[in-house]
Amino acid sequence: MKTSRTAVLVKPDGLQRGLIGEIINRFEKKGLKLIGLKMLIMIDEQLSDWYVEHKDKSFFGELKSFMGSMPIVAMVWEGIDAVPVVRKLVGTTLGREAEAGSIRGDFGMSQQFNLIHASVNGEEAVREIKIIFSEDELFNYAGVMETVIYTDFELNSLKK
Ligand code: 3AN
Repeated sequence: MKTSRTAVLVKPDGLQRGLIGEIINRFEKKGLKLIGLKMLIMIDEQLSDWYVEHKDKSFFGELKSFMGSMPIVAMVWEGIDAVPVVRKLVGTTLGREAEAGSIRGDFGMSQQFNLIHASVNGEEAVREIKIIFSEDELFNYAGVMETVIYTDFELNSLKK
């Protein structure tokens, strides 16, 4: 068991669809801890870094201009296995095929307009968080509900 941090973006379509509250609500109810939150318009340099794995894809330019076209909401969530937990809550990339019950499965129909981004693995999360947040914009606080969300054993593993 390992605690991890993961980066989430509510993308322009998620903002326009009025899903920011719904998305935050789902992560909060799951038991994840919000440790960073910011509304911003990502600049080209940030987007090129963020989507570096897609730089040779045909949709790279379109993806960047869409993502930079209006504000997004960036968040950092923390918890045991936060990266895979959040990916599961988000659902697979294509909204039409995403599992019912997931965010994309419940609210999306598209591949590009898939509402939300979530880090794929721990290394990506560290890299992505640094693109948007400085360390002093991330908060380390005691979650009073943690003792009912996790057992003592699990909480002790969080401290390691
Ligand atoms: P995920 O967001 O599930 O990790 P990726 O990493 O394959 O999916 O894609 C990153 C983003 O690129 C997606 N969220 C989507 O907005 C966009 N994208 C992926 N595939 C396509 C495509 N074929 N055409 C346009 N945009 C795409």
